This record gives sequence, structure tokens and C-alpha cells, in this order.
Amino acid sequence: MIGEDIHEKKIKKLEKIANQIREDIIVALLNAKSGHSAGPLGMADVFTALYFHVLNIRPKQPKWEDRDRLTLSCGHINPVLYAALANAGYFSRDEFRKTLRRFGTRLHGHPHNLVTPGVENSSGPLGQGLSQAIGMALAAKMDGKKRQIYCIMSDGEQQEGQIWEAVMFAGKNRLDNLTAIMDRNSIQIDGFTEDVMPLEPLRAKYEAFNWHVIEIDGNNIRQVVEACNQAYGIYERPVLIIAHTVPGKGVDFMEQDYKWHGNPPNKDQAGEALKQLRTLGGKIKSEHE
Ligand SMILES: Cc1ncc(C[n+]2csc(CCOP(=O)(O)OP(=O)(O)O)c2C)c(N)n1
Ligand SMILES: [Mg+2]
Repeated sequence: MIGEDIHEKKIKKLEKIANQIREDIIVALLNAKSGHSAGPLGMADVFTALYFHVLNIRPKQPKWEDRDRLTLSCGHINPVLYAALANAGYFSRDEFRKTLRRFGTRLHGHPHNLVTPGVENSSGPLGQGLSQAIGMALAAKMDGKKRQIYCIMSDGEQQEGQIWEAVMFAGKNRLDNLTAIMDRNSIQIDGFTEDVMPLEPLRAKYEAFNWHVIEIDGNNIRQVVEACNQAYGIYERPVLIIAHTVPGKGVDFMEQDYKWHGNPPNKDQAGEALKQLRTLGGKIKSEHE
């Protein structure tokens, strides 16, 4: 729950879940034979912290009115959203691992909020999700609701003009029920962000639009939880958490390589990836017990 301190035992439990989520992502992508690897693996810790500690949600009642809302703006990383939803109990892990991206199923290549339980917005065209989240945040304020709205966005999509209109609007309207989390993995579809279209200084840009900015290691679950708690306590300003992550995290040959932005592993690569993740899982377990 938001605002609650987190104990070391819970952190270890969350690290195990994050590792499970990474394994599920690899298996689902292998079976789908298409999809994105780097972003989803890099964001597994952020999604785990949110779905298993921060968000006020009821997976068995996906439409419960007072739930917090999590919107995914960079829709292509949705394997990590689906894996988190499946592990949280919105649908089965088996459904995720076997039906991702298959025709006629409810786990489309990009998120579709009318067909998948727990998916709060439809996305894919980059740059729009922050505007969707802002609409939800403004509506909550108008309705006098206490819920918190989270928006996951990527660094590549900061190159879209619509993002900056939304940033300006949220600052002006003092949307303190909005927490945006940026996957600052420094890669985009065909290169490093700072080579394709430099984004820095991101912190100063958001601050200039009246946002409160927090920077963290997005692969450190404690830092994710503590940043969300801090964000919840900020009044009169929207908050951006810049989460520095390692794209492809947990699989050595995928880490920091933009060529894994939009490719799935083949059978051999998936086998090697699962071997590495299981070794990591074993280490987390033995540290814990
Ligand atoms: C408006 C729009 N333009 C282009 C694309 C194609 N596209 C999909 S992902 C992507 C890269 C964006 O960078 P980022 O989200 O940072 O990628 P990642 O870190 O996940 O590799 C692009 C250009 C899109 N989905 N929407
Ligand atoms: Mg990126």
C-alpha cells in the first residue's frame, strides 16, 4: 500500500516475483515469435513494485471504482504489463505465456483496454498516454476521488510533441494525484536516445513546467517503492520519477543493446536467457532463506 514502509523480507519476495515476471516474458515472446524484449525486461522491477506493493487494486474486481489507475503510454512494452497482471491474478500465467499476440485472443500486441482485464488504456502510438493519464487525474479531482494515477512512459517518446503539451497542462493544473514514471533506459528503436535525438536535461525541463522530479535506479525495488511514497506526499505539483533502467536486464546478451528493442529470442536464446534468470532466481532464494 502506498505510504507504507517496506521491509527487507518483502523486498526479497518482490525480487523473486520480478524474476518470475522476466521468465514469463521470455517464454511468451518465444511462443509469440515476435515482440519486444529489452524494455519489458528492464521494467520488470518497476512493474513488480507497483502491482505487488504500491497500487491500491483488486485483481479479482478489475473495474472496482476506487482503484488506482496505471496507464501504459509506451504500449510496445506491454509484455511486462501482461506478465505483472497475470502474476497478480487478473488472468492466468498460462494464458500470457501461450496466447500473447495470437489472433483472436485478448492479449494483443499492444494494450487494448476494452478486451484485457486490468488494462486501463489503449496505446501503441507513442506520446499519448500521458494525456490519457492527465484526463483520469483531472476527472478524479473533479469527482473528489482520492485515487492516484500512474503513467508509465518511455524516454524515446519524450521526442513526441504531445508529451510537452501534456506536461504543460499537468503543471498548470497542479495535478498532484499524477505520478509519471519514465523508463530512462537510454535506448529507442534504432539507437541510443542521445545519438538519435538528445533529451537531456530532462529533469530541468520537467521542473521548468512546475513538476517535482525524483531520480532513481529503476532496477532497485526499494528505490521504486520509496519514490512512489515520496511522490504521494507531494502537494500541488505532478511528479515525474525518472527510473534509470538497464534495457534487457537479467539476460547478459540483451543488456544495453538497442537491437533487442523489438526482437524476440529464438529457441536457443530463450533457453540461455531462462538459464541465466533461473540462476539469478536461485541466488535470490538462497539469500532469502
Ligand atoms: C507515434 C509513434 N511513432 C513511432 C512509433 C514506432 N516505435 C515503436 S517503439 C519506438 C521506440 C521508442 O523508444 P522507447 O520507447 O524508448 O523504446 P525502448 O526503450 O522500449 O526500446 C518507436 C519509434 C510508434 N509506436 N508511435
Ligand atoms: Mg527507451
